[in-house]
Amino acid sequence: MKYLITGGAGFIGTNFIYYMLEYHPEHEYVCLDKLTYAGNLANLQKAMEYKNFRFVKGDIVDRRLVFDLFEQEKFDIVVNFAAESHVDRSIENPELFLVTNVLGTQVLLDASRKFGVKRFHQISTDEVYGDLPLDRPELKFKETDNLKPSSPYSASKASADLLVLAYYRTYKLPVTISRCSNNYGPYQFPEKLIPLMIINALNDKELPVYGTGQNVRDWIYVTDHCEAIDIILQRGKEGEVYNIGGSCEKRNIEVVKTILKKLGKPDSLIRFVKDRPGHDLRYAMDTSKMEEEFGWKPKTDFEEGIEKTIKWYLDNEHWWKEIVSGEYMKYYEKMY
Ligand code: NAD
Ligand code: TDX
Repeated sequence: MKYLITGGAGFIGTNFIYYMLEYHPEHEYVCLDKLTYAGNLANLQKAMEYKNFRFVKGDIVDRRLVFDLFEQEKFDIVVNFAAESHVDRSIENPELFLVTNVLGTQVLLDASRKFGVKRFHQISTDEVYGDLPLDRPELKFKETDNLKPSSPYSASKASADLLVLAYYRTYKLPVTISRCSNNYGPYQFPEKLIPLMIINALNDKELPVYGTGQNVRDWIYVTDHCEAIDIILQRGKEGEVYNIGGSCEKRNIEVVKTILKKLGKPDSLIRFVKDRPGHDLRYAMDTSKMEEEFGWKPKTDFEEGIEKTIKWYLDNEHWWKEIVSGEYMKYYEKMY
């Protein structure tokens, strides 16, 4: 089988490529990535040593390039990770999010339809459901809930999900969608909460916590997400949506304090800053469909996952130092 993995030079895509090369060496993999600020070819250096892996630089919005690639490669499976993924950037500049996340998905759907792929899998997010109140811990998002996105990012992801489902209903394109909670682990770009806090703490810089730090996220170690996607690709039913989550709800302040403690740094580095506009209060996934249909559950608890993640950032200083010293610094200085 030949896989197209879009956005594979980013955080989750990179982890997914290494997961598949390890557990499914019998398949062929092509990664298509535009290499935006979030895409890093260095992530895939080891993957390039595999004969069954190839990298193509390109934009999923570029219809000609995408159609030529599909014609040439005859993909069986498409897994679409490519997206603008950062909520704060979507608040600053929504347009790029609509172009990549919505129109880019449409181009991939059209190509998948024309060239008859066996499965189109869309990587989506818990954020499409909106948020939950902080004082109703019994509430969780279900696959059947209405979509009620809050930010331009989540609105663009929700739009893409609706398009994917429309292509299933109208054209019988064999699609699946997975909606996952907050990932953490190796290769995550330092604009996101966990790597940002690790790196700032290592540099004895202030840790900017939005609002009061009471917002709740449901954290999943990235490899557990990759495993769930693999299961859906093998056993998921066409036209279905699957929630994936870590069953690991934590307030942001708790996450930040855990990181400080593990690094032996003082809580006095925490600085409460202006809240994110429209900041979602709480995400929590009901993952009973994945558990009941496939017996899937996340394997990594937060303690283990955060230790592995911190270790990765300690061992890979060159990786993040290059990012932190470049173009990203201008964004950081504007934001904080
Ligand atoms: P990321 O920002 O680290 O990586 C995105 C990748 O997509 C980058 O390599 C980038 O170069 C590439 N890309 C962007 N625009 C492109 C375009 N027009 N054409 C081709 N490639 C393009 O993001 P991530 O955190 O790895 O997220 C991957 C996917 O998972 C996204 O679809 C995101 O919405 C979804 N998701 C992320 C999380 C999370 O916690 N990070 C949770 C749930 C779902
Ligand atoms: O500096 C910060 N301070 C802070 O308090 C940053 C960057 C974040 N936060 C808060 C905002 C959120 O409540 O931490 C929480 C996590 O923030 P992000 O890492 O930006 O993630 P989030 O907005 O929850 O979205 C993530 O999960 C769902 C991913 O970025 C999305 O791509 C995914 O769909």
